[in-house]
Amino acid sequence: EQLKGAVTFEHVSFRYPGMSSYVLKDISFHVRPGETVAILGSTGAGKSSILQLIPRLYDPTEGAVYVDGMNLKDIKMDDLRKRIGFTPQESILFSGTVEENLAWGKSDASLSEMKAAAKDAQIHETITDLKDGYETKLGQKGINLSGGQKQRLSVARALIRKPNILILDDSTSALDLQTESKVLDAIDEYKCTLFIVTQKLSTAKRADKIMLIDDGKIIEEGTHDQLMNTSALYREIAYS
Ligand code: TTP
Repeated sequence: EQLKGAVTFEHVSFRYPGMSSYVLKDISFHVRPGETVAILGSTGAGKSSILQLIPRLYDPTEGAVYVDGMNLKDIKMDDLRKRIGFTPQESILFSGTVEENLAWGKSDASLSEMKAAAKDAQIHETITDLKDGYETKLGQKGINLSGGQKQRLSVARALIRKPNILILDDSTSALDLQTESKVLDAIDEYKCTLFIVTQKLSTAKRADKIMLIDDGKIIEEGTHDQLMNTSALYREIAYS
């Protein structure tokens, strides 16, 4: 499947159900299989809203979204879940064991698959240091883990599925530069399309495409080098 990993937005406008104002306004873009897209923009700009439309947490109010070359509406939800790994801004962990948390949504995952994903997400050693390793019970919402540990666990959970498309909505914000870079190096090996919301210049630099979002619109699009040349706004972000 040649378009495996492709994502297209076609004139997408969106307002949350019951709300009168649009949070996304005529968004169009095309991402090729395997590309890394960094999404930047100030708080409330619409970054999460864009990303939530890809796993179909919401449907666009107008326009259409295509994944792997197909209109989302023509993909069965079960099938879509297999194609997309999504880690929301707030990690969703529950009070089961580490293993149960990792396998959530993919109950047939083997321990070795979990370990491989945990290593890639740079969380394996933290897990083996816990009292009962992978069988350690996490407190409610993973209360006994730090923010960055929760994020890495969520990334590991998404990687277990070996998704065509991986969406990290601010899911590496609590990681230091070096750890984040290791995680991203490992993700490169999955050859998946990656959407990553970030504030880190080092992450934006490695992207094939940077999208600068403001007030529900893509206001700039390009590589780091391109935007450094053409966008005063991007330079402002880069130098801040
Ligand atoms: P977001 O899409 O959450 O904007 P963002 O992801 O760029 O912001 P942040 O960096 O802070 O995460 O919000 C865009 C607008 O949509 C904002 O006005 C809030 C609104 N919104 C809702 O009404 N309901 C929702 O569930 C979300 C996520 C956003």
